[in-house]
This record gives sequence, structure tokens and C-alpha cells, in this order.
Amino acid sequence: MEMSSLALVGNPNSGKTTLFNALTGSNQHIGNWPGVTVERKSGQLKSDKSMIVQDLPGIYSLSPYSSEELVTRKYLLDDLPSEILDVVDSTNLERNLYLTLQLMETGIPLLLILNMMDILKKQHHRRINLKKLSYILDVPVVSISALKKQNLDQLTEKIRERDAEDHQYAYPEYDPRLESALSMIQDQLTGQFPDNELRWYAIKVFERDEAVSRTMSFTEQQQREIEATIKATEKIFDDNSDSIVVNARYDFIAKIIEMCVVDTDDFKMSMS
Ligand code: GDP
Ligand code: K
Ligand code: MG
Repeated sequence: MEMSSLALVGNPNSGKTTLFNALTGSNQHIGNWPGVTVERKSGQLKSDKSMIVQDLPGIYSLSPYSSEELVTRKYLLDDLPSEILDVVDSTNLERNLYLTLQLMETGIPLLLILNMMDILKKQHHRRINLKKLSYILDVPVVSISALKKQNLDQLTEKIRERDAEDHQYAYPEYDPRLESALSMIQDQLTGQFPDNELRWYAIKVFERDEAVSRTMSFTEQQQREIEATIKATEKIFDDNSDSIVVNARYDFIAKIIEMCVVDTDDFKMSMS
């Protein structure tokens, strides 16, 4: 039996553990990560025992600064789960999407789970257009309440569909001037990594991420050309390369929110 691994990833308190318990029932066991205080849990999907769900430490970003970020990043990049279950607090969409974009950059197939829909429904003043969100991000989206166990059947169905697909991954596309630098770097990396991982490593090289750069094998010539490309892009944006990427993600999120979220309070105001 071929096993699939599903990684529950999201901001702290987005409902990962609540969902983990709902999906796995009592099958869970606790396993400690070596060297760090945070632990991950794994368990079998109740409805399909060939799927192992991993509950990972909550994080806001994939930058390797906190021990939680290190653990989750290492798991995603080294263990390469079959699918990321990105658990998002839908009442805090803007903030949560920042991690979503980074997760998509890893090239691991992602399913976007908008949790806490019970709260959003009660608040009445905000509506998220799931179809548009799914279209713009080019990933499947499902809304649930992990606490109230709402829509979990639809979620498990989407998980199975996603798992059966062959290499479905999509990347958010940023400012064309940034994209052209990234594609130049990506060309230098071709052959060093599987195709779906090239974008992640190109972004890391562009950001001058030390942990990743140490593992690259560039010739001196390549090194010079890459540095020249990064410097030229920094000049265009008048900013550091890592801030360029951060701002590109925020710009992308602003576009998503504008297109997919309706604040009915705003709507009422504009009508009166
Ligand atoms: P984690 O840090 O991502 O593992 O989040 P938890 O599973 O610990 O949940 C954080 C808090 O949110 C807990 O108090 C949960 O009961 C609550 N919670 C989780 N999912 C939902 C949901 O769908 N609706 C509501 N109303 N609360 C939720
Ligand atoms: K928690
Ligand atoms: Mg938790």
C-alpha cells in the first residue's frame, strides 16, 4: 500500500490540532523532534488509513529564525510530504495568506483550508468568494469549521482528489521585474533540483538566504552573473532583495483581498 503524507501547516491557533484530532480520531501518537522542544504529531486519516497526517508547529513564515519555523521548514523541504493542508483562520485571511504564498513557493501541492467559517458566518459583514480565491491562487479551496466538524467530508474528498493528481502545483506570479530576475536564477539552477522545486530555490538565492546558498554549487562565473542580476533588481526597486520579495507577496495578497473579499459594511456605506 502506497502511503501519502499530509502536512498540516498554518499560523499558530489557526485550528491545526483541532482539525488533526477530527481527521485522525484516536489513532494519534506523539513523536518528539530531536534537538528542539516543539513536537509533531502524526496519525492516520480515519477515512483512509493509507494517508498519514502530520500536525506541525504553527508558524507565520518559512524564514528559518524560530525553532518552530526551522522544524516545519525542514520537514517540508527534506521529507517532502505529498500534500500541504494549509489551515488558515478565515477571520484573519490577509495575515494568514502570507504563509500560504510561501508554502506554494515550495512546489509541494497545496490544499487551502479556510477554517473558522462558523465565526465568519456569525460576523455577517465579510464574505469570501471561494471560487475566485481558488481561481486566482490556482489551488483547491475548501471552507470548514474544525471545531464544529462542518464540511469535513468535503475536505477529505478534496484531499483524495488532490492526492490522486499528478504533480499539480502552481506559483503566485509577482512583479514582472522580479519574475525576470527569478527566471534568470532558475535557469542557472536547472538540473540541480527537480523542476517543481526550482522556484523555491531561485527565490532563496535571490533573497541571499544563507542556509540555502551554502548548499548550491555555482561556478564563479555563475555566482558573478547571479549577483549582478540581484544588484540590478535591487537598483530598479531601490530596496534590498529580501524586502523586494516580502513586498511582492503583500502586493499579491492585496490583489487577492480586493478581488475575493466583500466587506458588506463597506458595501452598505457606499449605497447610502
Ligand atoms: P493550532 O494552534 O493551529 O493547533 O490551533 P488549535 O487547534 O489549538 O485551535 C486554536 C483555538 O481555536 C482553540 O481554542 C480551538 O478550539 C479554536 N478553533 C479551532 N478551529 C475552530 C473553528 O473552526 N471554529 C471556532 N469557532 N474555533 C476553532
Ligand atoms: K494552539
Ligand atoms: Mg496546535
